[in-house]
Amino acid sequence: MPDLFSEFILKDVRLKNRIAVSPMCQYSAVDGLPNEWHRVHLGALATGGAALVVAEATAVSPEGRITPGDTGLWNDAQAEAFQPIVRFIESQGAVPGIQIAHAGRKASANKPWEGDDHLPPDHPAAWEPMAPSAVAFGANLPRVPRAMTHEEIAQVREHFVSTAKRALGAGFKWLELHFAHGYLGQSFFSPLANHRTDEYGGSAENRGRFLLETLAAVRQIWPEHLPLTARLGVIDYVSGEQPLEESIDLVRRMKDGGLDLIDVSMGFNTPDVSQVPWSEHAFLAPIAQRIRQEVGIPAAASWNFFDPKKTDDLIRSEHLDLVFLAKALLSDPHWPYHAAQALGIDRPQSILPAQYAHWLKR
Ligand code: XEN
Repeated sequence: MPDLFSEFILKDVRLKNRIAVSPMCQYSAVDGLPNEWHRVHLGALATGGAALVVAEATAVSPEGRITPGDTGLWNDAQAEAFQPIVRFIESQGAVPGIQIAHAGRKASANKPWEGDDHLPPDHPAAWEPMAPSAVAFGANLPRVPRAMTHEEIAQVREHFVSTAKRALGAGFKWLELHFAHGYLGQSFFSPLANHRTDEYGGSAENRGRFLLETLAAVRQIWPEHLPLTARLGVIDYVSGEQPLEESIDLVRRMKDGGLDLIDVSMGFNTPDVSQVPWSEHAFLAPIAQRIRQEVGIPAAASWNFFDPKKTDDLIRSEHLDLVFLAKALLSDPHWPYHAAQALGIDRPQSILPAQYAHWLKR
């Protein structure tokens, strides 16, 4: 029976335990270049003992950034700047992963600590967001995006491909397509955001087309021996969203298209999050388990994993293959060490690098 500290093998990649660092935007890049902040942030999380460290939503083009501070991988200088980060993560026995993204109608925004709203359209750093339909997200993100032409859809798909190539060149071993949180991929799938009447809108098959085409194009160049994964927002907890069965069926089609693992998350296609069960521990785990069983694909989930025992139970009961932690790791980068202590693992200090372990050996 697996537990939180069992290894996990996917394709040719071996994770030393079941704890993954969720991609977490830092909004601290200039011109898309990762810098010392990203090196220390991701490095500390690797040192903390997580098996998989996934770098933040990294834009496939300048227009695909959420804010001007997002990292990007649309040029070689950015790929080069990621290399020392990748090397350090690997030096800690962790696997370097990256999430690649296009922000869609949520693009051209201020950093969360500078307003978290759309930049005014006449701001010198602003650009015009694009999306499946000319429908605004609303609330803090009121800009009406441009509805994408077929040519733009094909262009963005190719941007995902060129970004995946650069990620590979930079040394990343695990790729996650960002199809969640109301960004571009997700908004194609959601009837809340996609009102198109062509082959990219309407039926579930049509709404899934952009995601499946992007996956297929990336699979062509991302090596078969390395995991290609996606974070999909499977539920929004609002009326008017797609039925969960449609999300599950999309995962089935993604598996057929070469997806190796599904990272289950939320849609965030509407500002109304009042029905999200925020207070429940790991509230997406039952949905992830259902997808894992019905589709027969390795599954992970994120959101509200704090408690080591409950998290370990979810791996033991095979609800999940992996857990993606975000806030728990930001508030305690040594969460894996503390979880090992709480679970009574022999020599929990073995989770830590030698430089720290010898201090804590008794
Ligand atoms: C839509 C909000 C969900 C949480 N966030 C996710 C982000 C960045 C902002 C916060 C992401 O997926 N890049």
